[in-house]
Amino acid sequence: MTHFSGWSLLKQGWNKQQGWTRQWRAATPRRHYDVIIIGGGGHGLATAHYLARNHGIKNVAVIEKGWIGGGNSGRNTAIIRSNYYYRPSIDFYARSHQLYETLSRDLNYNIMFSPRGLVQIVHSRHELETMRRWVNAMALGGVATEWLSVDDIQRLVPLIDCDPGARFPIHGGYFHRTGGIARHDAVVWAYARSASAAGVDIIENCEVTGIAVEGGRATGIATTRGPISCDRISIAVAGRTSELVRMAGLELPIESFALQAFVSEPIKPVLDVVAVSGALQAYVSQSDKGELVIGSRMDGYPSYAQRGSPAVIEDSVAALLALFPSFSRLKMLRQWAGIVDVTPDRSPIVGTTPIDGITVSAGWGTGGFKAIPAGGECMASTIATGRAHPLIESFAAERFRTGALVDESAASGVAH
Ligand code: FAD
Ligand code: PYC
Repeated sequence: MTHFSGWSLLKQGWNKQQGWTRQWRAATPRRHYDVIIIGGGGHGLATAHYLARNHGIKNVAVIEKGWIGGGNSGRNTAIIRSNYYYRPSIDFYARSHQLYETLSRDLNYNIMFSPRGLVQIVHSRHELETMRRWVNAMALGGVATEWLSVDDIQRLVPLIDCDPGARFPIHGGYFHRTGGIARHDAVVWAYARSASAAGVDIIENCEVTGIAVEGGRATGIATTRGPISCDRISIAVAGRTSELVRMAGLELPIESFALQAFVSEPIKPVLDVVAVSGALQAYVSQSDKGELVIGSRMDGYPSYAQRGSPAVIEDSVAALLALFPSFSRLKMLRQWAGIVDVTPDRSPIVGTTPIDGITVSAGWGTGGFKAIPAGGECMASTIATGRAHPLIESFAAERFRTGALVDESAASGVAH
């Protein structure tokens, strides 16, 4: 694996960029693996990386039906934050946030992590009261946040309309100073490169069509490139979770929805924080290329149609323009959607299943990009030890039977 450094850049520049090697091997499926991970998104690849690095388990394949990062991990708006309400979520997302801080160095790959700060905007006195409880819960969990007056918001986000006569007047908010963004593709590629270098086979263009279970134990998978046997299977397929777990005879309380985002033409720097309005269900940040990256709420009905409904974009644009009237002169460049996997309490389902040897990493819904490092780390530990990692114990599917929900619907960005 090429070590990236100033020196390697200089050397390749001198050699007219002809000496770079492939970032990961194009592997062909073997007949048997110790562990098969279904889904080449951030979660599947991070799991493979930590299996190899932390547990020495390297006879591993990541099976991806398309190209790695072609799912939600390459379609998200890349927000990283740990401003959740309940302690299990705070602890889990804080760990993920911590791993993001050093990920570029750990993986020797620039993921362009930019903790520029996240401004959460509030539009009513009632919302302010709820927000106060949220901020207090975070303070108890050790997540630093600062209250913002309307003047503070105007100072942090100069283009936002803070006029008290605005259609949706701003009442204040809070600042999650360590929140930010990263380059989503780079996160996928960095984990893939590291896992592949450790010996993991990354098999693209290979769809899983069946899961074999014998005597209550996972024994292998059927794929469009033939059957492969294995000792353990980990499923990390986001919006396709219901389909995949059904192949093993399991049911999970997950619904799939389209979630949309869009970007403007690139402009000079105008916004150096992530601005989020939960009430208006819109958020925006500015990418390093200069595009405004704008996101919406989920579509209102479950669907596998990966385009999203125009009504949602219309609402989001209207909300965005109410907040930033000067953006009305911008052209939008492109729009896309991803199919997200949503649980009733908007927290993930991650851990073991009733079938011996099958684990699942799902239900990340609209917020699993920020969870990739800790999700991979905890899932690798769960696969290696056969026991749920302490940070994910509260996220077992069992909670929907016992009633011990972790209801994060109010803290899951704007998207729910
Ligand atoms: P994915 O990246 O979707 O990977 C799953 C993979 O499984 C896919 O590549 C798919 O092709 C593959 N697969 C499916 N079926 C099969 C099969 N049968 N055989 C083989 N492979 C299969 N999260 C945040 O934290 N911050 C955000 O700002 C944010 N914004 C978002 C904006 C949008 C528009 C969307 C759609 C999502 C957003 N998210 C955000 C959510 C985040 O992107 C996801 O939760 C996360 O990427 C899920 O990662 P994953 O690895 O589980 O799934
Ligand atoms: O989880 O922060 C998030 C998020 C914002 C938009 C979509 N997801």
